[in-house]
Amino acid sequence: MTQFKRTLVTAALPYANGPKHIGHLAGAYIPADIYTRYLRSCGEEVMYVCGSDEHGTAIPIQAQKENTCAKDIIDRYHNLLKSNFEKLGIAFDIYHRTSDSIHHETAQEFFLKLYHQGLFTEEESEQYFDEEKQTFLADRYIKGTCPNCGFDGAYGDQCEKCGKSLSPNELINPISTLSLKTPVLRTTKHWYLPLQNYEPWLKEWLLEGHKEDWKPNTYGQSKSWIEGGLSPRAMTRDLDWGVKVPINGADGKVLYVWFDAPIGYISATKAFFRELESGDFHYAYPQHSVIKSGSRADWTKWWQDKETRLIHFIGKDNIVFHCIIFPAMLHAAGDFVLPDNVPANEFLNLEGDKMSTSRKWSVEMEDYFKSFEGKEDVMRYVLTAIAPETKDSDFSWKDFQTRNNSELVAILGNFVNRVAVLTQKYYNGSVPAAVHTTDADNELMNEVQRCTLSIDENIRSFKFREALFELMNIARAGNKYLADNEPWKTIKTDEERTATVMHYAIQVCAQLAWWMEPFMPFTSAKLYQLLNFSAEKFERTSFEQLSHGHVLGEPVHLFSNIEDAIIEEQINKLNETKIAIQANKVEEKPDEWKAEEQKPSVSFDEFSKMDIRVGTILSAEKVKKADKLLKLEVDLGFEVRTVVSGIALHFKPEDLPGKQVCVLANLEPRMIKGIESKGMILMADHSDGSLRMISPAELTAVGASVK
Ligand code: B3M
Ligand code: ZN
Repeated sequence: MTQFKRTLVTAALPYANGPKHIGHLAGAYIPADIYTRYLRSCGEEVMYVCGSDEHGTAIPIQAQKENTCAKDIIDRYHNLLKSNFEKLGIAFDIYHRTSDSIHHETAQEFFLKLYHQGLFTEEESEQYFDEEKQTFLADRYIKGTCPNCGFDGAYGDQCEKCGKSLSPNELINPISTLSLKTPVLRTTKHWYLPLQNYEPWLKEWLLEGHKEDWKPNTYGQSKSWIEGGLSPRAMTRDLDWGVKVPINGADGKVLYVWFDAPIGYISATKAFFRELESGDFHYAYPQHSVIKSGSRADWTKWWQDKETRLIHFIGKDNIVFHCIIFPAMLHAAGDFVLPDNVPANEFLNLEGDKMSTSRKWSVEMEDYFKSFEGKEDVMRYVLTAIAPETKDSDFSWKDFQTRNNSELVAILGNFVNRVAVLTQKYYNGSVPAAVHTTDADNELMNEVQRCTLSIDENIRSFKFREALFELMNIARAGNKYLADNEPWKTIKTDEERTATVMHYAIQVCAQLAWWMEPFMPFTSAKLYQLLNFSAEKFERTSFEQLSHGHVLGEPVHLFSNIEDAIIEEQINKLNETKIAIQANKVEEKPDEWKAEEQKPSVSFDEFSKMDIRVGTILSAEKVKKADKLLKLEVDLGFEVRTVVSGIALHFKPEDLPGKQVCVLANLEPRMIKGIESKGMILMADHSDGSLRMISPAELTAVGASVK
């Protein structure tokens, strides 16, 4: 085991092509922030770097859509993202951007380093070229008729209508979206990184080396990529937006966005030290950083010294880039540290449906701040409490309200408030002395200690949900302590006992202030103020923080209830979106859609345990008090089955009878809303978030096995 001296934390660089939503926050930015804040509190040497990803076709395409230029798009969204993150208390050491010249230089140098070592292969291929605009066309710039469904607005990489992924030369009657002319095929040359050459190394470093410490989702996905066989990947593109390929004969070519973007982490680190040296802060946040002085050469310590632990926080769709391609690049360049861990999160859904900016099925940061001013910590809390750490999870407004009202207000806020108010009332705000310590007091101290040890351990192993739960357990223990010891009763009979109980209860508040900081920094600051205390004075090894005679500040409420009306407003907004989506009023552009990564292999034996049959739906009805569920009667030939299926938002019951479907027949029966469901209807997740039924292409005998 390497002993690490410092930790470099990164969070995926968001594309500066639009606003970001709570799914992005839950995926990377909040967990990385908790992790970094915690290590900072512990006095460790840590940096949190991030920035806007301003290259790739996503940017010029957004510009085209908004009728403006790429530069305008990145400026607008970079500023928006930066200010959104600030508002939410994401405490980066630096929030950089890949359009900065330091990044262009760094990425070009990196490319040249590999190029001069002969690590790229050059390959020629035919690609569509727009003769009028004199430019090669990225797949997204070509439209034509889908060979699969006949839709005439299919893109060069995908048909939006049927969801099929395409390559541009499959399109019938292709046209360039830039000139609306028919493009011609021309030969072009690109530089490829032969990933297959890195397979033996990846097997050793990743598959052997990180079997135990990486999360199963990250490890499993990487494993299936590697075992599925890697192939050369082009690291250059014909495009006029991006980092220019720095060699002769590469005019009009830029680096592939997934080549340059991760190098952005290195550039951001360089930019941080450049600003620290000059004292001229533009992208860096010296007020967040534990690194108070340094010179521009110091970035090498963070990237080239083996005592640096590099941690990438990302969403699951970025796993291959951070676990395979970027490490292969770093390894090829030599003398760079490799990621020690890549805690990737799964996806966060919204009210049961996949989140999507283009379909407007999301909660954007900006909108949240407008409707919930001063409640930034509530969102941080909820997104951590439901974080999709091991599987996809769901955000719902009702749950958000419940977690605020029944957890933050009723447990945490209520405990602190009772302690503050009673201390004012009985002691004029001055901390009373503990006189006789009883078993009950020791029990409280032990429980708080147990919780704090567990928070430490969980944060360090990237289990933020669990850590947050243990934080709330401190408040729960505090409430129980007050309820058991009833200082409001003993005040009349036993002054010493009352003073002792209040003394310890105040210590619990001080513990809460320190331990909640990584999760809810604004509330922690409020609590410090209420206690007239500060993080600098906190003694990690001691339960006692505020001694007899210390005078507290004014009691304030840490949280407030969220009323039904405000939640209903949000739900109504989403309902309107739903209606618009169904009426197809919202333009569908599954630009962000990517096929899911393959899951790890299964043996044929495992597969053949699944008994999949063709069935015909006989009837369908809504399940009462469950707006997502339909109850179906399905004829499987050998019997008629009741199946409860979560498809009510996608299919009208009256459209279903007579449809043939595939059913997983031997799935264990389950009780759903009081109905026994026997089997599961197979569905495909379409790119726009809707579901497609899997039906045999031709009428098939009911009960036929699907193999
Ligand atoms: N901008 C893609 C994404 O947001 C990309 C991440 C880059 S991390 C180096 O999913
Ligand atoms: Zn199609």
